[in-house]
Amino acid sequence: TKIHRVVFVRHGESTWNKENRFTGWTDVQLTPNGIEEAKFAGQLLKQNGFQFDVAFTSVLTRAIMTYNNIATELGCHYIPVHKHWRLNERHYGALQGLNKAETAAKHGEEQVTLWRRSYDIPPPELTLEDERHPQHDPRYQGLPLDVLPKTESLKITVDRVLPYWYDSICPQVLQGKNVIVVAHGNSLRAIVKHLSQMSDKDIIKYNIPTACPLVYEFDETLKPIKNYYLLNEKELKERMEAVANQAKAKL
Ligand code: DG2
Repeated sequence: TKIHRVVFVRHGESTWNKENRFTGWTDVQLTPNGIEEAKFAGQLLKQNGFQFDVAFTSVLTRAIMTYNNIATELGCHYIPVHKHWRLNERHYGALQGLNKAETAAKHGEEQVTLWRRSYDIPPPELTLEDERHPQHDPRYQGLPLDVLPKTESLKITVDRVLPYWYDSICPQVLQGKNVIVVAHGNSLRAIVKHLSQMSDKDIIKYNIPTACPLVYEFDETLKPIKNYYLLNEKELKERMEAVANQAKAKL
C-alpha cells in the first residue's frame, strides 16, 4: 500500500516574531535569522531524502520567502507553487501590531492566553475603516467583503483553511504527488487540530516552532497514520515552550 506524505513548515522567524508583536495578516519580512532557519529546514529535508512535486504557501511574504529558501536548498524551483489566502495566518484583529508581553502586562496573561490559544474566543475586531482591515490590501481585491476577516478565532481559522485543504491540496496528495505546505503558527495549528482530531482543550497547549518540518503520513484513503518533526525531542520541546512563553508579561 502506498503511503502519502505531506510536509508542513511554519515560516522562519519574522521581524515581528523577533519584536514579539501580534502579526496575523500583517505582511512582514523574514529576519536574517529567519532566512537561515529556512535554509536549514531545506537542508534537513534534503538530508532526509525529501523531494517535492508541488508546493502550497499563503499569500504572505514570510511564508513565500521561507519556501523559496527551502526550494533553493532542494533545487526544486521548477515545481508549481500555489499561493492562497486560505493558508494565511489566523487574523489577529485589533491585536495586530501590539507587543505580546506588553499586552499581557496591560490585560493580564490569562486574557492574552485566551486570545492567543483558546479555540473559539476571537481577539477584538477591527473596524472596516481600520487600515489593517484586509479590504485595504490590494492582494485581497476580488474577494467578497464577507469572507475578509475582522478577526479570527482558531475555530474560524479551521473553517476557512479546511476548504482549501480538501479541495486543492488533498487531490494532489491522492494523485501521489509529494506535497509541501509552508504556512503559519495558527493556520498550521488549525490543520493539525483537524488531522490529529485534537480536542478543543488539547490544542490550547500545542505550539508550532518556526521552520521545523512536520511530516504527516497518510494511508491511501488519506487517513493520518503518524506524524513527526525532523528535529530531536529535546530541541523540539524547548522551541515549542519558547513559543508558548512569548506572552509572559515581562516586569
Ligand atoms: C504569529 C503567531 O504568527 O503568534 O500572528 O503573531 O506564525 O505568522 O508568526 P506567525 C502571529 P502566536 O499565536 O503564537 O502568538
